Amino acid sequence: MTRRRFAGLTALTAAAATGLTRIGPAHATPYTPALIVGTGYGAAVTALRLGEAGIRTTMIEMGQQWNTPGPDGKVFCSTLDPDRRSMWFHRRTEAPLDTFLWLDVVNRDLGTPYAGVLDRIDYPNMGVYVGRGVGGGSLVNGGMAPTPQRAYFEKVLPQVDADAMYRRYFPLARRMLGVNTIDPRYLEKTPAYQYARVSRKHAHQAGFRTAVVPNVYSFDYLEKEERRTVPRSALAGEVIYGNNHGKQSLDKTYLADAVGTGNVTIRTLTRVTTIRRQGNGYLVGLEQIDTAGKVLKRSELACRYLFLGAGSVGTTELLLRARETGTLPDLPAAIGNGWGGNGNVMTARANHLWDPTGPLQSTIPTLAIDNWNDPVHPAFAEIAPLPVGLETWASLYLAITVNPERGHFTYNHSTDRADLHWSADQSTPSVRSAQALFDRINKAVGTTYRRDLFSGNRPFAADFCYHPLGGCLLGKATDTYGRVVGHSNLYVTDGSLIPGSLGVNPFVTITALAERNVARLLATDLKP
Ligand code: FAE
Repeated sequence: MTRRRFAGLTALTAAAATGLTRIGPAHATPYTPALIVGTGYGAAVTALRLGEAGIRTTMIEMGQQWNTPGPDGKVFCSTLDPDRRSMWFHRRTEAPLDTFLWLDVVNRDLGTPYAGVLDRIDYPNMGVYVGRGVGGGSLVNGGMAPTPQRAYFEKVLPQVDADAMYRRYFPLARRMLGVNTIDPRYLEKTPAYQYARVSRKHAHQAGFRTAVVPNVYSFDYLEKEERRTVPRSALAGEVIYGNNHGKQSLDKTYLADAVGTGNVTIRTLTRVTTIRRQGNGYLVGLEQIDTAGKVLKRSELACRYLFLGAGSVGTTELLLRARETGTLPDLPAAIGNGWGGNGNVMTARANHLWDPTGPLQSTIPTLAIDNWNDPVHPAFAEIAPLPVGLETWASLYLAITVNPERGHFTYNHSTDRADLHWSADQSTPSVRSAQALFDRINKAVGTTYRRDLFSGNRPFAADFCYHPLGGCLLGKATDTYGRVVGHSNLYVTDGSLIPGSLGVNPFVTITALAERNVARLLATDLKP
């Protein structure tokens, strides 16, 4: 561990222990040279590189810093026993599965709403899952860290020099994020991945290829969990409401390094509400809340450089609000366009009695069915766990498909929010691709779909996504490096730059793209 990362981790731990909502150096003036909205992937990369360049930077995060244990001694709750820490101001958990054996046993009432770690933003026909807290989506995601196929990346982002990405920025992102791969011997023998091996066998029986998917969860740690020499996390049903151990989330990597530069301050439980021009910089409206959601303080912070890293929905909403309420009326018309959920579809198959998937299932997926080169129905289907602690005979999948449909956001004056326009029909291409794949497996193996998991007996759920992308597209709402068109010193640095589809899980790409963009901006635009 570098001295800088150690200093950053110490500052993050100390802030949480004393209940502070400010991590890093405090500044007396209501001015910061650089302000970054959010602490997810794009934001974290930007903060580190600005901090290293000696630019004083303030990050504003609406969620909490997650490293103070609750009454049970744990920071996060598990998927099997969720409590108020699970969801961001929801009265009930909203896990992707609605029921199990048609029983209402998956979700749970939470009582008083609380600033929990996972949010689901519900629009008509589409629920968007996002992480809330220091580290954004890295706190709640499955850690899967694949790099997209180069040909597809070039198709999706033709303005980006793929050579530079594949030679320099993807390797840099993987190294910084702590990406590792499961030991093949462990994969073959552990009961925790029996579910993955069963799904792999069935995929091969149907003539499909499978791939091992790298992850930011430490597989060394996982092996120790199995031997019970360390506390269990992936083997204790922890993932979408946070992992207490094992995962290299951003607060342990980029953000620790960023704070360790001594130039980066993170303010938590603070939401950016408005953006307006001031001189050659921006004035940003802030709302500080407590964990019950009560507004404690409203204030403004001026900056010279403003980076938006609030995620596909968050960044798009901030810019749409600024344009439609007239604080930045000349923002480009393209803002709000080009949204997609990376073709996400969830489905499950019912296995034969002689094909059990095992009661102990690692929450960290490590295999995928790779049918991406199918000319008609491309799909990359991660083999997902169903970690309920007992035998289910179910194989669960989150498929990433090609879906040419795009949604768009508009600003709603009465709610002050962005509305996503996505019709149920727009999910049909995703379902078709997933169905083509799993029909073939079911036919080869003699199995059927599970219909007990999603409401209405549906075998496929394409009405929610884990991978929101787009809304402020690179090369349309911004130039090819994330500079917002017509607005000097205003930048976008997150998943909203990517037009709706990537073909694989997105955070490695979001990270690598942010590295590429900030390297250019530091060379051309930014001064300490
Ligand atoms: P993101 O990480 O969403 O961070 C945005 C941050 O901004 C959040 O912390 C927000 O709280 C904060 N924010 C938003 N609005 C405001 C505001 N107005 N003021 C202050 N703060 C604000 O952005 N991806 C993979 O590659 N592999 C996986 O295995 C994977 N699994 C997933 C599982 C789940 C359950 C979920 C929800 C997502 C998963 N993802 C996965 C997606 C991945 O986490 C997501 O693409 C990235 O987190 C997006 O990164 P951004 O930098 O765009």
